[in-house]
Amino acid sequence: MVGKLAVLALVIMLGLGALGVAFAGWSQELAIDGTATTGRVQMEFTECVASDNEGPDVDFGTTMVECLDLDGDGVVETMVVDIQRGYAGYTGIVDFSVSNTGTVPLHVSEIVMPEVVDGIAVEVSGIAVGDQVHPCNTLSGRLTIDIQTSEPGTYEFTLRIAAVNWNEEVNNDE
Ligand SMILES: [Ca+2]
Ligand SMILES: [Ca+2]
Repeated sequence: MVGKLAVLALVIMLGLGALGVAFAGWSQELAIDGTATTGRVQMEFTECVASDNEGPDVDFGTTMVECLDLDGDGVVETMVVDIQRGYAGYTGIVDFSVSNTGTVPLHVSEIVMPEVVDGIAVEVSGIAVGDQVHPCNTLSGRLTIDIQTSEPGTYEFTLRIAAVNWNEEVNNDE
């Protein structure tokens, strides 16, 4: 028995050091099948706002975010976060909202954190497994990407948030 899942993906692209990380090619890398809208189990991103920890007089690193409907089904299931010119001490921040745009109550069943390299800390706060969201309601979360490494490089991570309808178990039994 497979539960009806709605899955959101947060794709984090991270460019460290002075590398010019281009947008070119990123859309080919997003191999994500992020939706399962059987019935009206449906969840999507409704707000994504990027910022960082630089003060008013410093603007070296940049964090950008886009929320996308990659598969064209009308449900915005993918967040792409692109950090450029990151450096040790830089923190990219994305405040986002997740809305239940279906017709049944959902709860968050899984938050799959990415495998990240040493020196990079990715966290989600504000949303936790077990959180419930009714139709037309919204959860607010914050994604932080804290860079402690000064190793130049380009990295990509994918984080997933899954929700199931109210009556499903929060495990993966089949
Ligand atoms: Ca900045
Ligand atoms: Ca979609």
